[in-house]
Amino acid sequence: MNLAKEDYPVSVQFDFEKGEFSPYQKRVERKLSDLSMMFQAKGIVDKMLEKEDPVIYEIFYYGYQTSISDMALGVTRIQPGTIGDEYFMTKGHFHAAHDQPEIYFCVKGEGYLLQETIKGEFQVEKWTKGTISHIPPMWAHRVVNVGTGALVFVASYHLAAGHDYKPVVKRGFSKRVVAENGKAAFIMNKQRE
Ligand code: PAN
Ligand code: ZN
Repeated sequence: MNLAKEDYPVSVQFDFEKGEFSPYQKRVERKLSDLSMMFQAKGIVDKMLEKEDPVIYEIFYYGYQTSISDMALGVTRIQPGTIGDEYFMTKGHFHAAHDQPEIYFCVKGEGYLLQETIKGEFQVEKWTKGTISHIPPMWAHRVVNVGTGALVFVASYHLAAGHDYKPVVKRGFSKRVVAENGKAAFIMNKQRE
């Protein structure tokens, strides 16, 4: 087989201090207005949005599409903070293709990886710098930053996986992660009552 331009090896350089790599193909910002429906305290979200629309997290992205394969590298950097008492988090999603897993590697900060099946089986992984998690197919996944600094993780998955946000927008995850006396606590998500 003759090699096409996209069939050649590519490397990028990760900066552990900043929590980003370069060069990247795309940087996506998720602001509070993009996530307003995910937090419990809708009133607080609306009040904040009258004044400002902060970036909650960013995704640095590189898609490796060759003649015969597809692989994506994504680095997500979640800022520290809360909306009311609920910690900043990713939107969360299922993969649109039901046979597609993913690897997440926490390289900075501390938090939790929430995973849940469509039937409501729920699992939490405690994350510190260095935790690597395998997300099996069929599990929705969300990352919550409970630390005082940024939480950064590296993701590797197939472009073919796709993203399905609809079930998570509709019903969230079965538990929410909130600050209670300065510590992370899990509470039931009222959307599920
Ligand atoms: C990740 C996520 C990324 C942002 O690359 O897409 O962390 O989270 P949301 O997509 O939920 O906003 C991934 O899981 N890709 O499949
Ligand atoms: Zn994913």
